Amino acid sequence: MNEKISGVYDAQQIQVLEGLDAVRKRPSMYIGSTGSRGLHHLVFEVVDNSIDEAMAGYCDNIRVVINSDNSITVKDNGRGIPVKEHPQQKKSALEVVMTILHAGGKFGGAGYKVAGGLHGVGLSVVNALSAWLEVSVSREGEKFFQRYERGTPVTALQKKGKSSKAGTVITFYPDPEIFNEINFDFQILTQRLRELAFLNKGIKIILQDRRHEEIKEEVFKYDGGISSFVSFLNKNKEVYPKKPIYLEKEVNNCMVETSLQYNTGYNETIFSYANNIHTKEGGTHELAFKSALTRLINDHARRLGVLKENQDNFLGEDIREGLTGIISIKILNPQFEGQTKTRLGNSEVRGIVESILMDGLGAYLEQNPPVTRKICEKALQSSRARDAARKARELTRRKNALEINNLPGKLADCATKDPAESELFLVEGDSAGGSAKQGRSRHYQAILPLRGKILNVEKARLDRILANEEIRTLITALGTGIGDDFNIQKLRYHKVIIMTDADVDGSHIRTLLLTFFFRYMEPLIAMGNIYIAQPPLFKVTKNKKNYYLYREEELEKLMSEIGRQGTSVQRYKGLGEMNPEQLWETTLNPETRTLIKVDLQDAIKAHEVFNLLMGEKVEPRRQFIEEHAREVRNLDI
Ligand code: 0RA
Repeated sequence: MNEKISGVYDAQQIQVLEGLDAVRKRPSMYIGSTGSRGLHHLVFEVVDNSIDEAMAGYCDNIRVVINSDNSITVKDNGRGIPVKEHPQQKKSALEVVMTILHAGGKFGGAGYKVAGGLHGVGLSVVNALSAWLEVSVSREGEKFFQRYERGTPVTALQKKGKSSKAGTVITFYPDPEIFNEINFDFQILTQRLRELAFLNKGIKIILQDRRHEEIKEEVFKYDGGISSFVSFLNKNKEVYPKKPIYLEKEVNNCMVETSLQYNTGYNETIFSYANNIHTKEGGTHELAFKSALTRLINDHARRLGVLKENQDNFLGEDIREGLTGIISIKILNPQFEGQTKTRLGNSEVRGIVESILMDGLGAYLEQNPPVTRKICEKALQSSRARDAARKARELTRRKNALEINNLPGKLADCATKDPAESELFLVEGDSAGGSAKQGRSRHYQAILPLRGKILNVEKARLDRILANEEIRTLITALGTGIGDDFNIQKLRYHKVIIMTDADVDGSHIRTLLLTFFFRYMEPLIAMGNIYIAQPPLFKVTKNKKNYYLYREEELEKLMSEIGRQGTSVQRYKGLGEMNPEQLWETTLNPETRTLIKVDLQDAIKAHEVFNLLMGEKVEPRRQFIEEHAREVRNLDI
């Protein structure tokens, strides 16, 4: 009998071990990747627990520190992780939280967490993937401490004296056996922590970087919550109403918060969240937001006579031109669906959100007639432009049909018809275009020279964009169509490579192209089809040997290696200065070139950068460019 019991106990122990072993064996199943994304995910996992404590109403201060040894500390002033013995597991609740993989884990992302319910989910994953982790809990007047290595406790739970406060401090060092590189990015942490501070109003989140002599610190605390978020997204824009509209209401355990404001631009920016998770694929809450807005504005447009009896209702997209909106809900059992598990599926949410908006936004619109009229008139303009764009598109479509197989004359196409091996180079200027045409590998490399500046799509509606020659050529060459017609399956080149000079003009053209892709062909960026070529900055010649250098710093280094005697240095001012062979060797040849893949790290960041770079206001743009001019290599947007 005794034996049997101990047998059962052993089996349980083994299972526990297997639990964390599974995480170490297949880390990507739990955190997505073992690259930069996964690494940062560890931090967010820990922070999420503090945020849960904050949402439960027990915590209003969270501090995240990148320590000088690259470990991370997350400290909160919540109740502290419980330390009492867990009746079944025969160990402290803290150790259970740290060492037992919770049912189901969190496969494929933030999935199954329940706000206020499953406290501590994910901490065991962080623990399993950390070379070491130390946790310190202050609770009930005492302070406790425990250390783990690769998921296993290496000390008992120790008492460390008295404490008058409550809270949890977790410090961990990601395991170099698991992660390719342990290098935290202040920007990536900033983005998410700021977003969390917007989504949880009043909570103070501090981010500190102690890796350098000069300590960097950011404090995020927004008493306006998501209305501060809207103002942030609309920064530097002309807006109406002056203060974002803001609603907040709880119905049937569903907390709904929404805020919106228009700007005079043409983009629609809606971010939706469920339990602080960005629902990129939308879902019932976002649908409800959109349909309530569409109904309300159409009703008002009729009443105000902006829409005449013989006119059709506005489409949702007309009403959302220039709109910046956030819808954030918090519910007990969120169902995440879709390819990336970022679409909210809960059907009950739709009615709740829709009725809160119909009431709240309805009242606002009634009480603010000038704003309502302005929104209706903007929708009218947008619907007219949409008609014009449709006609323009039909025209391009018909033209394409006539010119079947007749690609733009400027395009030097490749021989292969297999998109998977095809590359399209978008080259600044005719002269570089000419060299590229001669230097390329004709079989799989196509060249499209771009003359001068392309249109700034941030300042124009689709009808004008489609009237632009350079852009039409680009669309035809890519083969995908645009807007409603966009179809990534028709992409004719799986690598689309932007190749511009390493000067101010070049960087402007590159930004214009990226803006166009981001606003009108976002899947190309999301799927990793867009690249940036890296032409060399210098050619150094010594004893008939050529060295191509891509970064300023490399020059000094090389000079000290090969000596200055009899060495000639050529600084390339533009692609046009290279002959076809040189261009092939340095920038086109897959064996020797460097390409930077453009990555959509964060839609909010991208939105912010493009607003800044392409928007109306000049001064913030100048500032941004000055601040970032020296870090051109990091082109994540
Ligand atoms: C389980 C239960 C309780 C709090 C927590 C976990 C908790 C976990 C973390 C992780 C980081 N900070 C945290 N703060 C709290 C509630 C305990 C109670 O009822 O007092």
